[in-house]
Amino acid sequence: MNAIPPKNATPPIVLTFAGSDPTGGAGLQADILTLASLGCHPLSVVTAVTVQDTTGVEAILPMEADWVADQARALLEDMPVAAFKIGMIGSVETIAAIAEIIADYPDIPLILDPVLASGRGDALADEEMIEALIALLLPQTTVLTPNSLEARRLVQKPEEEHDDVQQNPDLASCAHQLIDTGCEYVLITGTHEDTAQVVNTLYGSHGVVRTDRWERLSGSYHGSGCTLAAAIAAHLAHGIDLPEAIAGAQEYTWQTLAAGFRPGMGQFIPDRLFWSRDDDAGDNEADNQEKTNLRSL
Ligand code: PXL
Repeated sequence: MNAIPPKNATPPIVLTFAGSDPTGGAGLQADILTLASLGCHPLSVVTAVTVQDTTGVEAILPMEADWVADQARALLEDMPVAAFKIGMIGSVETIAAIAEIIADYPDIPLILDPVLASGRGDALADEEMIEALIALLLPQTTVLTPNSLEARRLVQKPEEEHDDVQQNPDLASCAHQLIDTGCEYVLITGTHEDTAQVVNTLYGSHGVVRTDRWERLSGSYHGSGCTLAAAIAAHLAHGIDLPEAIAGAQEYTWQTLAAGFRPGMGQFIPDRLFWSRDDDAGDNEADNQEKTNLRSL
């Protein structure tokens, strides 16, 4: 007679909606690596397929909205989810489909990374998608994680782009406008700002909740925003309180960047499994020099 195997404790489950990035740097693959590295079980709903390498995105094929909805519904009917994370979505129809699903789970925290462009400037969302994101998903979001460029873009109408007053709205005012759309917290990251350190600020309905400063690393990284948002989802899924989850996720992300590697001819990729590497194994002189350069800034 075959014995039934014991049912081991299930790690916290996080469902991510994201586009596939076959380089393993950003997107769904970044989320899966991050969530697994932080002790969660990732459920991965594909919203789009991309053709890209570490130098840029060549093509995007959005999934049909029904296919995205069907993937998510099947998972949600089978397994208990502790947090949602949303990255690149791919179409207005899919934004609407995801919004409808998420609305059925109001108690599950939602981390929304508003993926508008890749770090290398490839457009990953258009104006209609931004409007749909603001109308349908921001009101259901627990933590929105724009970088400073995305924060400004989200609050700025295209016709205001040439208006001097609106050109460079300060980040606190962007955060307040985003909170007014209905999201609970906004974490604006400062990698693109002209500051010696990278300053990340978490805003809530009463203003600044916490500010964290990080040594600026010199590399250009592919997938740092996805890593941060997935790490926040993982920390919340483990039951960690929100301000501490934000701190822990930033610490983890900084470590992945500091250990980042450059597998091709383009950007560096964060090492989501940095903690598993044997420092002495496989390192060569060039790798060591590259890492020293990154940390020395
Ligand atoms: O880094 C943002 C991002 C998210 N998702 C996918 C991407 C990118 C950037 O290129 O390709 C699929």
